[in-house]
Amino acid sequence: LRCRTVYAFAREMYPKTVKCDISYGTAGFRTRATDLEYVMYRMGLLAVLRARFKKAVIGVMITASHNPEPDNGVKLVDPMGEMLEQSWEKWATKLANVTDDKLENVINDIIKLHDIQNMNDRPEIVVGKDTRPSSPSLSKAVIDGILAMGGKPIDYGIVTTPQLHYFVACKNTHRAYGEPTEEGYYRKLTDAFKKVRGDNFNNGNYTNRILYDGANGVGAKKIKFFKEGLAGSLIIDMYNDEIIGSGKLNYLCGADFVKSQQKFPTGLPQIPNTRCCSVDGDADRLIYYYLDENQKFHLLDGDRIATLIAGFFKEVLEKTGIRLNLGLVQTAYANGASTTYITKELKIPVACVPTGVKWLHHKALEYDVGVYFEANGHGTVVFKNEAKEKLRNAFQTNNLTREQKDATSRLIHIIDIINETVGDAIADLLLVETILHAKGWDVRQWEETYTDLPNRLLKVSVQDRTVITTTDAERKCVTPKGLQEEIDNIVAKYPKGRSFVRPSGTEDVIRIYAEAVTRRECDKLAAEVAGKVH
Ligand code: NG1
Ligand code: ZN
Repeated sequence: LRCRTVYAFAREMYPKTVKCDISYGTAGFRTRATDLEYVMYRMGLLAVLRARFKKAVIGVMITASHNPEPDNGVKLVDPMGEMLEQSWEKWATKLANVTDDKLENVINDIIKLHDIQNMNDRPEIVVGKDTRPSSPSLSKAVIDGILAMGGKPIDYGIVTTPQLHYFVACKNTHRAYGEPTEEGYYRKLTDAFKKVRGDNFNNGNYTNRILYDGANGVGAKKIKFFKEGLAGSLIIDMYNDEIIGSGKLNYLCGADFVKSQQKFPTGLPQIPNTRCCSVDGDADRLIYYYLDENQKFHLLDGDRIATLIAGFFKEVLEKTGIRLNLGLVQTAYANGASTTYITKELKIPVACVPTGVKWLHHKALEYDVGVYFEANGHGTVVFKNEAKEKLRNAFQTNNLTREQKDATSRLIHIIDIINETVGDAIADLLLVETILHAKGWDVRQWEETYTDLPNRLLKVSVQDRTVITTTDAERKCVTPKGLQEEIDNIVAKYPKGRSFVRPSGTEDVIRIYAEAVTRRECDKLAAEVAGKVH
C-alpha cells in the first residue's frame, strides 16, 4: 500500500515538470525554485532510503546559499553531519531525472543494489530551510516524500545550513556532540566562547565590537540568539535584516558579493578601520573586511581566516606540549601569498584539493587537527577523536606544567566553539574573534601578516562546459587538447603569474582564476586566458 502511495503521490502531487536533466553537484541540486517541487519530493524519498541503509538519521537542507532569491536548492546530509557520500550523488541525480513512470524502477534498484531489508523501519529525517519565499512549499514537498516512504520527518523550520549539519551529528552521536536543538547549539558555542574570553572582553588593540552583515537571510535571523548568549562579551552590530520576501537576500551584500566584487556591501555604515564581516544566504560562509581612513576597501577572505586559525593552533599546540600534527587544506583558488606565508613562515603543511567542501573536509580528517577553508570563506577545523581524547587525558593527569595545563584547557574549550561538521559562518566568527582577542590584534595587524596577490575570478558561458576536464587539484587542464599549453604560454609572460580554468560545479559556466603582482597585470592575465576558453 505504501508503495502505491509513493508513486500515486508522485504522479498526482509532484509530477516531473521539467524535461532537461539536472545533476547533484558540489552543493546538491540548485536551480530556479519553480523547477524544484518534484525534485524535493524525490529527495524526501531518497533521504529515507539512505537513512534505512545507514541505519541512522539523515538530514535534508533546502537552500540555494548565496544564489539570488528566486533560486533554491537541496542537499542531503550524512550521519556525522558530512555531505552526502559521493557514490549516492549519482542516485540522487538518477532519481531526480527519471520520468514519473520509471520512478518505481529506480527506487527498486536502489533498494536492491544496497540490499536494504529494513523497509519497515521509520527513520528520522531532519529537515531545515533557509528564508527564501519558495522554501516553505519546497520543504512541504520534501516532507511529503519522507512520509510517503515511511520516514519520520523532524522539521526544524528556518535554520542555517551548519545548524542542520549539527543537529544530524548530535542525533547520531546520541548527544555526545551536543543537544540536537537550536538552544543546545547556541548554548554550546556561546558558553565555550565566554569561557575562553574570560572577564577581559578587550585586549591590546582588540576591541569587542564588530559590524555584521546578515545578507538579509537566515544569518541575520539567527545572530540575535547568539547576541543574547554572548551577554556583552562580544558586541555584534547587525545590519541587513530585511523581512522575508523583500527580494534583498544576498543582493548587494553578503559574503559572496563582498568576496567576488571585492567591494563594501550596502547597508553597513562606513566607519574607517572598523572590523566588518558578512555571511552568505545560509550562513556557512564568512568574510571579513574594513575600509581605511581613505575609504580604501580591504578584504580578509577565507585564506586569511585559515592562516589566522592554523597559525594560532600551532602556537597553542606548542604550548600544550602535546604532540599532535596540524595541517591546512586549501583549493587552487587560495591566494598564492597565503600558501607561501603558511608554508614558509608558519611552517605548517598545506594540501591542495579540488573545489567542493567534501574534498576539503575529507583531506582535513587526515590530520590530528585539520584546518580547511575555501577562499570564499567556507571552512572549519576538524579534530580526530583520538586527538581530542589525548588532550582531555593530558588535562586529567598531573604531568603538565601550569602553562601546559592552561593551554590544554583553552584548546579543549575552543574545540566547543567550532562546528566540526561543516563550515559555519557564525561559529567561525566566534573563533576568529577569540584568536584576535588572544593576540590583541586589530584588523590591520591581522592584515599585516602577509600581502595578498591581486586576483581575479571571471566566468565565461560556453556551449558545453564539460569539454574542459582537469587534473592536479584542478590546476591543469587535460582537455581540450592544447588548452593547457596555451595557458602556460600566457602565464609565463607574467612574473608570479598563476592562472587556471575549470568548469563550475554549481553554475553553467567555466571559471577563470588569475593572480599576478599588480592588479593591471592580473586583470590582463585573466582576460587573456578567458579569451582561450570559447
Ligand atoms: P563552483 O561553482 O563549482 O566553482 C562554487 C564555489 C565553491 C563552493 C561551491 C558550493 C568558487 C570559485 N566556487 O563552486 O567554492 O563554495 O560553489 O557552494 O567560489
Ligand atoms: Zn552557503
